[in-house]
Amino acid sequence: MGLFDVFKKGLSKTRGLVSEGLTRISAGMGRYDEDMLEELEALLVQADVGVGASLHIIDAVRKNIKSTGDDSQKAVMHTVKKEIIDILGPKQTLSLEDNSLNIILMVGVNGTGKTTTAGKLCLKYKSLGKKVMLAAADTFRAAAIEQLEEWGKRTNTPVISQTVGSDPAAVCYDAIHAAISRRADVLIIDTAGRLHNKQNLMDELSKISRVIEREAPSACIMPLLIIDATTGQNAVIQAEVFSKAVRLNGIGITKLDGSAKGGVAIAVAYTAKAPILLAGLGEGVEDLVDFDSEIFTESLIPELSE
Ligand SMILES: Nc1nc2c(ncn2[C@@H]2O[C@H](COP(=O)(O)OP(=O)(O)OP(=O)(O)O)[C@@H](O)[C@H]2O)c(=O)[nH]1
Ligand SMILES: [Mg+2]
Repeated sequence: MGLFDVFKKGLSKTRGLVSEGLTRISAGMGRYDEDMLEELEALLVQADVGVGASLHIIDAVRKNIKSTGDDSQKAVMHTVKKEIIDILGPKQTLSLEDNSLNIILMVGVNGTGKTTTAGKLCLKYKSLGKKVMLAAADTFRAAAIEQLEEWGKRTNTPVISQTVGSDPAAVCYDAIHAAISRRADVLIIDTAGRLHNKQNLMDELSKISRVIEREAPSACIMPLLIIDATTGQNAVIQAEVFSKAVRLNGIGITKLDGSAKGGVAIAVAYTAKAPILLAGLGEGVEDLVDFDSEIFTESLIPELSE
């Protein structure tokens, strides 16, 4: 399956919502007046694009109609797509540095898909011939360590872990030194899910991050925030708070397939300083892909005849 098909299939719920809405709004008229623009704005908000980004997009549409006089559905959609692509920014990927240890630190609130994404990335880098190691720095639950060890077995990757309840920063310390001495290319560190409004948990994350920077000063350190698209606008707040605790390299949005809230990627991109690097469009290993602004947008906004 090509990348466009992966996005299109994964975003089918949001696409369905948008498609239905557009049909309802235009209802055969094909020309946009002010009432229809307001309905279009409401539709974007409903698809979880967020109020700020939706206003920004509709303002651009309004300006375009004023300057060109073209109020056709085609012209309106063209501007909507262009603005969304602009907000999402140019394609950026989670890229590894050659001849260096690359440390990917998975962070995020509970259940967003950190461990699964760690496993999928591990599989991807292994298949590219990289020497990968995993670190189980989610020491809160035995099941979390087991879940990562399962990925280790599945991908034939060493997993550095300690007992439940041990200091996650100590696991990172061990893992970094093991990765350095074994000359690993990639170390993927899984951390526990933490609520962004629990200050002690966010402080713990800052500590983990400091230990990594201290112990691996020459490594390429990439903290990756994993957010769950089904949480809607809360993801925007998560991105803001986590970026204060760690210097985020990028964001991965998972479960874009799970609801009609796929537009949240736009809301996050509109406010977050870190770029969206990964998209989780399903539970399968092949459903984790590099985020692509243009393909995302084309998959979200159906063609007029659909
Ligand atoms: N539909 C769908 N499910 C996903 C996706 N990514 C992850 N999941 C599922 O989300 C669930 C939670 O994933 P985990 O990887 O355990 O999440 P986590 O962030 O490690 O959770 P905690 O460690 O408890 O904070 C699992 O059932 C995954 O299969 C995705 O892109 N789409
Ligand atoms: Mg986990």
